[in-house]
Amino acid sequence: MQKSTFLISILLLTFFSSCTDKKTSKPAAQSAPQKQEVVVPTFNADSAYSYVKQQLDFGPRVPESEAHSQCAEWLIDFFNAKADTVYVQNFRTRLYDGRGIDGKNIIASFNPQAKKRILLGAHWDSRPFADHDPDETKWNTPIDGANDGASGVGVLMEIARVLNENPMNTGIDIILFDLEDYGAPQYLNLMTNNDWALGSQYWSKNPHIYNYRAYFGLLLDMVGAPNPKFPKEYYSQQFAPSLSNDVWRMARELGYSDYFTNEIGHPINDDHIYVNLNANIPMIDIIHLENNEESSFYPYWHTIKDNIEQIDPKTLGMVGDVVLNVIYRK
Ligand code: AHN
Ligand code: ZN
Repeated sequence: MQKSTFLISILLLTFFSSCTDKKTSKPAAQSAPQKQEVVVPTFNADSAYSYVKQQLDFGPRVPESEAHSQCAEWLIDFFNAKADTVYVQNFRTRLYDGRGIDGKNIIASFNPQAKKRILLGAHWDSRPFADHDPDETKWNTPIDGANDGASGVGVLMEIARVLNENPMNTGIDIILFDLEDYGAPQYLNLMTNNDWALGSQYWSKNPHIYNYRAYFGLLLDMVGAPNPKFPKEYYSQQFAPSLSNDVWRMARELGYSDYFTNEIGHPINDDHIYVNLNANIPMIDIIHLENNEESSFYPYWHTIKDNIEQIDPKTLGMVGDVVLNVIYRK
């Protein structure tokens, strides 16, 4: 750059900055971050509750069952009506016992052309075994999975309804993972680890779009029980500490500090692990975790009592509110 050009640039810069200085009487207000001005739409907890209920009405959504395929159809129709594009990812994988099985991940995209994207996930399958039920005769009975599965999906369906009515610039991808909950039943005493989150294992290695990227991800699991406890899940804190801290800070600002506590919760091998490891997307798990020795999961986890009685719209509402605030303000 020539000396004279440089000088002109300086003069112009001074001119423009003095202009803006004159225009505004409150320079402090001018420098306030724009993000604070965003109006975050309202999450309807009763609507989310009805989406949970409607999933349960199909019966347990055990992969390869009739209820599973009917629920898939209903979910795909729903997201087709709310989102811009719906991808259905059919895949075949292997269970803990080596048996082959078909699965279906469902991805609903809003603003598919936007570069900045946020990934929101939950699992839509329900567990074929109530292997943690106190009644041993129930150990091979499929569960409703009201909290374990349907609650997260219900919240994301309501988010989709809200996004449809309140379009935003950020791209949002809602992913419903299949085959999260078909891990080996406890009574077999198999020391296995990678037999959970099969849909996420598949998607993270074969994303619906080649080279798919997202700025960050939020996974919802067991987000519907009354009086929930959401400590910061251990692996989430390891993989994405700043995201985890930001989300919890926002929850606290919204008045949910009694539930979104600052403790570190147990490490959970959930869908977010593979999204972090294989897809390289920082994703955290918002998951109800208790802090006792026998089980870190919510009281009716993998029992036949994980039914609609355990769902409190208030919990769905606070989680939905947190998610909406994160995606509209971050
Ligand atoms: C393990 O128990 C190793 N993972 C369970 C993750 C899970 C099951 N989330 C919901 N159901
Ligand atoms: Zn489960």
